[in-house]
Amino acid sequence: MKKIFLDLGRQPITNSYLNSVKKKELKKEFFYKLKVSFDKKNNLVSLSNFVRPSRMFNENYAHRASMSKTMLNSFKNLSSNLIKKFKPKKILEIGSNDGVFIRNFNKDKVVAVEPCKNLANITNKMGYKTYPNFWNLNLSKKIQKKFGKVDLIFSANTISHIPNLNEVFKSIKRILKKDGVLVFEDPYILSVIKNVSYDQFYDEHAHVFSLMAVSNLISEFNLKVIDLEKLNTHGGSMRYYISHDDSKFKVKGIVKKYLSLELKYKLNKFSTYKKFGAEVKKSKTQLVKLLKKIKKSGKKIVSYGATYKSATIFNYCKIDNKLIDYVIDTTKNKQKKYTPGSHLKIFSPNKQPFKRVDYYFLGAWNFKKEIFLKEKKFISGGGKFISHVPRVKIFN
Ligand code: JHZ
Repeated sequence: MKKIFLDLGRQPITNSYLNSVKKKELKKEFFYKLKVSFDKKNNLVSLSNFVRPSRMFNENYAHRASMSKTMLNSFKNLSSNLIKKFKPKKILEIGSNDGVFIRNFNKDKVVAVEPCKNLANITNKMGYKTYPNFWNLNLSKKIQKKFGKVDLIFSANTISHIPNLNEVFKSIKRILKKDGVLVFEDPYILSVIKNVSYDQFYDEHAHVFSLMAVSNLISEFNLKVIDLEKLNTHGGSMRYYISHDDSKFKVKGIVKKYLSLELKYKLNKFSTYKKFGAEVKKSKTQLVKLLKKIKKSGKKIVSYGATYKSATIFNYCKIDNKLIDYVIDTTKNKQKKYTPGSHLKIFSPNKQPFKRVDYYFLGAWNFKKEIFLKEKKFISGGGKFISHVPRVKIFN
């Protein structure tokens, strides 16, 4: 049974950047109630109510995974490792975004699935066969008929976005060769808890996984976790390597190690999540207090990165242009628009209204390293950063 441990209030669709803040447009804005729950049956953390996927993943999808050097490098390294390790002849990617992963493979070896048509167009134009559809059993049958079974299935930040996980794993089970491997990565619940990064909960993140939850879900389909990699990307993710129960692969020691760690942190207990819920409330109070204090002294605060994550923060903490002046983002199709719900204007970093900014709020805190390298001049000029992760703090 699902039990709610966190109420993040009324939230907009994170991808719905507004063209204007005219009354007519604001009237059309869609909101839903964001609550997060824990299911004792399989230890899975999910949203209590899922938003209809077509509301979020459509031809207006804004996020481009290639916008960050960190992700470009991460997927480049991963691709060469996967080629060395598994020598895959046929590769399927579920949720290929703008091709940040598949660009590292030969075009004739890859088939991709991407429901956002604007993104599927990009990779189809690059020469990678991309189905502009949601991953489900019917699509997997269609692909299997045309391409046969595959050696490697890859998926980054996508499986956690799909409400019906049984259908996901059932269709993966069918299309994966006997000694094939599914490699997928998504934000890791233990990192979310440790960092109080409650902004990992938003419409698209239908679930945030633990290893326990993944193991429970896949065991129904005679699949097993054979290896893991803990990643720093996206503020703490886990990469799962999964095969058929009867594959040639042995389960690596790290799997047992993480299962014990998760038990140590009591990820199988509702009380753990309830405690986290209380930490989130504290984080909200501290952040609002800090922003108010800084604004009162007449300083300028700009948010760095119009992230989907920051939609949760701004709407939960009721942050508007009285507390944050505007947002900057390098993604062209976010610029000149307004953030969902909070209605902050988004500018290109090179075309900002202010010549001098005092504080950057790290909306893209997960790219802190990359941003700090880029912003050496801002830092040496006395500029400071604010982040709520791992605790509300000013730093440089
Ligand atoms: P970033 C999206 O979430 C949505 P978001 C999705 N649901 C998901 O799971 C994750 O991605 C993976 C900008 N930026 O990646 C680029 C700069 O402006 O944290 C991006 O718009 N300057 C699929 O949106 C944003 O920040 C920079 O120097 O929370 C980062 O968004 C850098 C490094 C980034 O994901």
